[in-house]
Amino acid sequence: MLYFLSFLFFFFQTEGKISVENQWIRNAGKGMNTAFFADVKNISSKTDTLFKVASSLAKLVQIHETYEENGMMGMREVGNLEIKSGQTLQLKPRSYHVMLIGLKKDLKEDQIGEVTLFFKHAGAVKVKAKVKNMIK
Ligand SMILES: [Cu+2]
Repeated sequence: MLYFLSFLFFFFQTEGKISVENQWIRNAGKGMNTAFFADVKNISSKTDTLFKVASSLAKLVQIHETYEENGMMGMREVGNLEIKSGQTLQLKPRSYHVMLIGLKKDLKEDQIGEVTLFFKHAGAVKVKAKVKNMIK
């Protein structure tokens, strides 16, 4: 019985959990666009879906992907991003990212900005990220 209970506890503990690491926001000035990057790992036992993003830093916040078409690079909004159990979604330059459109104020190096990621199972995950200069 005790074994069963501890198993249940473990199960609920790990249910719908997301771990976010290496998060950062590219520095940019007021009115400009920039992006939030991170390694988003699904540490739960089932597939989860990132379906919405929010932040008070910008007028509009969207989940974006970068694509190439006829040698031209572009970005577009994507709806849902599935992350399977144990897998990591990499939000990184020239790939998936959280687009911050129309910054409400300057984001300078070493400032901290907050972005909220919404998952179907894990719910709202608030992430504090340091502002960095994009070197490469
Ligand atoms: Cu974008």
